[in-house]
Amino acid sequence: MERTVETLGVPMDLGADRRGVDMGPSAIRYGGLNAEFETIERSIVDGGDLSVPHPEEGEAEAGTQLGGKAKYAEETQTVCERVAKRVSSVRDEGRFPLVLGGDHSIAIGGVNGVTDGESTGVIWFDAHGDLNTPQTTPSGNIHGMPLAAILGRGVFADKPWAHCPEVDEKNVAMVGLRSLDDGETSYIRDSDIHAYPMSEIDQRGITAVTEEAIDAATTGTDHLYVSLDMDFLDPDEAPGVGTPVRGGVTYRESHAALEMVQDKAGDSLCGMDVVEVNPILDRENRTAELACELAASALGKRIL
Ligand code: 4U7
Ligand code: MN
Ligand code: MN
Ligand code: MN
Repeated sequence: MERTVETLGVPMDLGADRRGVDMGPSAIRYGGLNAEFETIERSIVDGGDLSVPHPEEGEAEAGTQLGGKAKYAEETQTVCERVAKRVSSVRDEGRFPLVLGGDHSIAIGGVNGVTDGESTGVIWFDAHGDLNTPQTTPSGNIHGMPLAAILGRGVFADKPWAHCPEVDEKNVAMVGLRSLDDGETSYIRDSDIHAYPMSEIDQRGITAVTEEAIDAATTGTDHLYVSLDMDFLDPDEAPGVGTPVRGGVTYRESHAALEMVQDKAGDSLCGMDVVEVNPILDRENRTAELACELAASALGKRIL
């Protein structure tokens, strides 16, 4: 019997420019997460939502921190520390943590929650690089920085809540790229990160690319974490995201990629997040429903 999945909602929007992504966890639950898991006969328990500071209540203030280049840095740290703690205890209790976002800044907490001294591969399905630092960001939004933070870059370099020394660049694979800022492009070029832009998916196909990404993330590592930003998909399929970029993967390609994660690396999968679902921008909750389907595909759903 496979491990029980425990979901953890993180209604976080401070890392993004557009409000509404804080309602992502509710939209995903409403989108039929439990029903998806019934079909794979894998039990799922709802760990509820973590609390997140709300700017309207004066708990958070858009950042003068770090020269205004990383908005809500302190609040992000608070939230990511909570996420990491919960993810870690879900694993201690023998369950599989599935984090529901919320903006992508929370992946800092997700990855920090699973590492615990073990070498960890990361697959980052995303249109964007998420490799900005407070020095290179054009927006100041931390959801554009989480992968850099995990790799210990820039101002986050010496922060244990963000940096995961257990994650080596050569075990990081990014799939679906089609929007990079200048600082991100040069970082990828000078790094050992395995980066797969859409152009390469066009040429080689999603299965070949995803297989190579899984190889890179699992070779020599103890386990694998998967981060799924719903803007990985084309906005025609997933309109309910804050930073849509045309030219993303199709509905079928997204399923093929996440199914391959289970088929090739299911045993080493130690945690996953699904982020950036924004029901205010969505059409008929289709992005949230697709988030449920893709989580189920990654965790074993098959029709035959
Ligand atoms: B997401 C951006 F400038 N790169 O840093 C930035 F284009 O988590 C977008 O991938 C970041 O959705 C997108 O603000 C963050 C921008
Ligand atoms: Mn993105
Ligand atoms: Mn850390
Ligand atoms: Mn992202």
